[in-house]
Formats: sequence, structure tokens, C-alpha cells
Amino acid sequence: MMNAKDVFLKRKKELEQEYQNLIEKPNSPKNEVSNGIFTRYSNPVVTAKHIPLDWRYDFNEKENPLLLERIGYNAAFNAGAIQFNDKYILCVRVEGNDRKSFFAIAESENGIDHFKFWEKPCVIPQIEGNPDTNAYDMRLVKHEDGWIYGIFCTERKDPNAPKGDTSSAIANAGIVRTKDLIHFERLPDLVSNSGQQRNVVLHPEFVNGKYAIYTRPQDGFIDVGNGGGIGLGFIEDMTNPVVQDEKIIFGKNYHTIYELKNGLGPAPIKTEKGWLHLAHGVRNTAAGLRYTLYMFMTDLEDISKVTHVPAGHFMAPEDQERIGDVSNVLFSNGWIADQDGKVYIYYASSDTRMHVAVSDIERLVDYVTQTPEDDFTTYASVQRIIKLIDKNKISQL
Ligand code: M1P
Repeated sequence: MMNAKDVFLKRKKELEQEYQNLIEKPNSPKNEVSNGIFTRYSNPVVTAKHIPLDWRYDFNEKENPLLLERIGYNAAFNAGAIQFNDKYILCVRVEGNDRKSFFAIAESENGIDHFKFWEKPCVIPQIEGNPDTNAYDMRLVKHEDGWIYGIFCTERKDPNAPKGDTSSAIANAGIVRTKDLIHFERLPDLVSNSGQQRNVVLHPEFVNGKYAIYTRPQDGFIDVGNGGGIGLGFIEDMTNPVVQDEKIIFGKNYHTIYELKNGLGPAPIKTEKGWLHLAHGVRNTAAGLRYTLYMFMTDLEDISKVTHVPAGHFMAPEDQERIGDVSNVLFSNGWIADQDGKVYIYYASSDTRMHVAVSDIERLVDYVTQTPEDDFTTYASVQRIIKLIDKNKISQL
């Protein structure tokens, strides 16, 4: 029979081996003929199981002789992304078993596998007297002013909720900036005309000398209400982030994949043809909300002008992606465009885990500019299909 020390050591070795196998597991493109627009990879790139063991276990044998997990993690999802020191960086939304989300940086050499968390989670300074109850969905943006900004959702209990209402909350945009992704300077929260804001994203360039910011004004915590849509506003000084001239540039629309609400994903990518945007659209179903990803393009000169919108979703949940804490959800707030034109799209499935799909600028621009747009009726959709069939008949003659 093994003594207590041997049992402890055996279990420690097993945990370490399992963790190492996970981190070292190679990733490869999904074994299927893709739609040509992007290629999904087989394994999730970051999951709750990627959380380092020393964030979970007390390895002091005397104090934890049974080697039980002391702090548990529920999910690792909705990651911001950036290229930093030649590494692919994800700023992951980690959710503990206590339901609190926080940020932690994971890095990979190649952007598709071997993602490993840095030594400790990010410490986000708090606003005095008004701490974040929860913080999530950071968008990381290298701005041309030289700072890396992180804009995230800060959630606090609604101070006006009636007594006994323990779930009403207020969402707003929290803002940090950093040069090294370790030390974060907290700036004041966004000041806008809307009661609540989520999915707020900084545009990477100045526009007429001002910071341009994408917003998603909403009336309630979950429901956008009469408001909603992807907004665009301007800020003079990020240390006093008051949004001016906010207007909706991409609204909700009846019988589309963004019928109920939408929100911008990561900051847009600049291309010769226009700014490429990735966003999520939400519609309601008998089984609850369905979140899919869609793309659109805005004008290089006038970033409030939407120039192209392919009909329907760009990516929707499939296979294991469909199931998780909040099922039937794809959400993306991070992508990385390489110098050679390759684009790594980091997306979360069902508020549970992170994945990658790979594409390139040429394909994405082709997709966004050449895919037929939605004409908003079933008859028009059929006409679009017939047009393609007829075109193919002629070109095969
Ligand atoms: O649960 C799905 C998503 O719901 C929210 O997004 P939105 O405000 O657009 O509805 C966010 O809480 C997001 O984190 C979550 O993934």
C-alpha cells in the first residue's frame, strides 16, 4: 500500500503530465473541404483546462495532503488578441467557479497551438469607491498614439434596483492602457448618453485628430431595448473619455441574423478596399438567443459609411461549438493580421472555450465585397440563387 506522501506525489505527477500533454497538443486544420473563406482548426486553442496548475492547487503537501483543487475555473473565452514581441497574444476572459471573470494573457509562437498563460492573471486597477463587480470581453488595440488600449465591459449592481432584486446590473466600458500588457493604467470609465454600454471598441487611428470609438448603446443589461446597433462616436482625450456625436452606423434589422442585437468584435483591419469589420449578430429562437459572426466593410475616408455587408452569417456555431454554458453562441473580440496577410480569427464558442480559424486579407476582402447582400425578402433570396445558377450555365458553355 502506498503511503500518504507517495499518493500525493503520484497525483501531482498525473496532474502535471495531463497539463503538459494539453499544452503540447498540436493543432491542425479541420479535416474537411472548407468554404474557401476561412479554415477552422480542430482543437480549441484555450480552455479552462489550460489554466496553470499553480493557480488551482496548493502544492504544500502538509496543507493539502489530498491534493484537492482549491480554486476552480469554469471557462476561458471571449479573448482580445494582439501581436506583441512577435508572439500571438490572447487576453482571455477567464471565469472562475465563483462566476467572476478576469483577464489573463496567454501566448503562442505560431497563433494556432501551444498557448500558455503568463505567470499571473492581469491586475486591473480599480476606480476608487467603485470597483468592478465583474470585468470581461477586453478588446486590445495598438493605437497610433503609441499606447495599447484595453476596453472591456465593467459590470456593477444597479444602484436603483428595488430591494430584493439581486440580479439587475449596469454594464459600461472600462478603459485601461499599457505598454507591456503587465502594468495597466486605469482611465475613467466611458461617459456616453446611453444608460448602458457593451462591446465598445477603439478605432486604431485618429480621425480628424480625435479618438474614434465604436459603441453599443443599450437600455437594459441584456436587452438593448429601443437603442442598440453599432454606434460610432469621438473622444478628444482618453483621460476624459466623453463620447461626442455618437450615431448608429449599423442598426438592428428585422429578419436578419442581427435582428435582436449586434455588437462589434475586434477593432477593424485596414485594407486597400476599406476597413474590415467582424461583429456578432443575435436573433431569438424557441431555444433562446443565437449568436453568429458576420462581417462588413466601412469606407477608408469616412469610417461611418458602411460600404459592403454580405448577407447572413460569416461563421455560426457547429459541432461541439454549439454546446456550453450559453449554448448556440459564437463571439469574437480578437483577431490578428500578420504582415504576410494571414488573418487569425480567435472566436469563443458558447461562452466556454476559445478557437482559431485562419484566413487572409485577400479572401476576407473578396468575401465581404463579392458576397451578395441581403435584400430582406425570401423572393429576393431565391432570385439571387437563380442568378448564380444561370451565370454558371453561361460560364460552363
Ligand atoms: O452570452 C453571449 C454574450 O452575451 C453578451 O454579449 P451582448 O452584449 O452582445 O449580448 C456578453 O455578455 C458576452 O460576453 C457573451 O459572450
